Amino acid sequence: MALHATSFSVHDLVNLPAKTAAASKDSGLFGVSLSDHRKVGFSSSSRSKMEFTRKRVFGAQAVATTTPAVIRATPEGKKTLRKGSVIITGASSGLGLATAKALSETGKWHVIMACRDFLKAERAAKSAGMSKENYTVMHLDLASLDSVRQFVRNFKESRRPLDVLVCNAAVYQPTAKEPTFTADGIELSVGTNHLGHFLLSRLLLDNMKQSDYPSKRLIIVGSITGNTNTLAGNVPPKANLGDMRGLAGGLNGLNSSTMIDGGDFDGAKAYKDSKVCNMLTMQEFHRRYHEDTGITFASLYPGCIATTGLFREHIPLFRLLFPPFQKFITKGYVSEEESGKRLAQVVSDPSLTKSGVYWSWNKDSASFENQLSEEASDVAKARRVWEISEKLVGLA
Ligand code: NDP
Ligand code: PMR
Repeated sequence: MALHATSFSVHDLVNLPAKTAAASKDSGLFGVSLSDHRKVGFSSSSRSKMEFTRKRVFGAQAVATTTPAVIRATPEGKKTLRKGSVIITGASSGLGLATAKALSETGKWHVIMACRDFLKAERAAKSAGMSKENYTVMHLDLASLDSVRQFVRNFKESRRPLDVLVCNAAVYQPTAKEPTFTADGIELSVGTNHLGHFLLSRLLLDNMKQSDYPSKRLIIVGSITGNTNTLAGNVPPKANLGDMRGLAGGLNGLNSSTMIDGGDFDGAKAYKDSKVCNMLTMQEFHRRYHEDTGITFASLYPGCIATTGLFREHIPLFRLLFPPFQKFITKGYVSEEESGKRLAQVVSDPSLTKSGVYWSWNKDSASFENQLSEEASDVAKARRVWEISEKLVGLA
């Protein structure tokens, strides 16, 4: 059963007018307000109306937004760099939203907020004070491979350049007794956090290759809790991919385990395993593509952002005590704002262009190249995760 499997039609149709609104403010065609979205019905007749609108919208947009050259001349003849174009998954809250805000405030980036809940994302952008011309919300449900493919099609049709892709979205189910599944019948945490992003990154790689931006980057958010070379990574249950028999079996709970290592379902471990996959995937991308494409592949641990929605499924007592525990005991706490600045640095700081790096920050908030655990830097495991994942998402 799909937990977050939304039908493409509802979300995608809702997405269309505003997806283009920020892109083409001046056209007058796309200035659809939130209240207008709510009024849209989804009967078959309104659906076909919307589909008609969609064709017109894309047609107009294609004319308006052909890929611009990276350097533009102002009317006074001064040369400026065009705005960077960055996709951030899960930008409707927490780290993703804080990063979107930080980047949009520079005026140098257009942020594509790739989110499963369109209205939540729009509201979040508004309440963060992001100005319309600096962002576009597009629908993406990483718990559905069809939705990932549809997102990629929509993005390609928009003809925007892609300079940076940030794989940030995640789910964490520490209290789940039973597994839940993506639309494709894959255990939800690994399906969303790793496989959805794996397919997305693979399908968008060509767009990044084509970018003329000075620094192209693919960033996959990792975590300390997937690294068993740290105290935090040794809090049970520990991440461990084992021989990956469960992953190879498709994590479907029918003829295979729902856990990568083939063990019994454990939501907290599934999340940590998914983060190991994220960090391994970043390095495998680096080995396969960095030299030929010049794309920077990076991962990071942004600090413990103890107040985000990631812990929404945890017990209330945990949610109450976790922030002070991290603030005063481990001292690993960072605010959402600070974490957003850190990830924004990995997106755009000219000094963070080294590829294959797992970034962390010290007590003075200075970035440094961190060491991954033995498992999270295992070359053979990275290759195997890549090869199995390719099969599971239909690329091999
Ligand atoms: P949040 O829950 O605030 O953000 C997660 C985002 O992912 C939300 O926007 C959520 O959407 C989105 N999301 C979840 N499922 C899907 C899906 N199926 N399709 C599309 N989007 C989805 O948590 P954080 O900001 O804390 O987490 C962001 C990243 O930071 C994660 O990768 C996490 O692993 C990492 N991280 C977090 C740490 C922390 O201490 N919080 C520490 C280390 C790493 P919606 O708003 O609709 O729920
Ligand atoms: Mg941790 C320096 C010590 C440190 C740090 C930086 C973290 C970060 N944690 C640390 C220590 C401890 N934690 C210790 C000693 C304990 C036992 C009391 C502890 C417990 C704990 C729990 C139960 N910690 C947790 C949980 C969670 O449910 C969180 C989790 O694992 O989410 C996957 C979590 C976290 N601790 C962190 C960070 C960053 C998290 C959550 C975020 C993540 O990895 O995405």
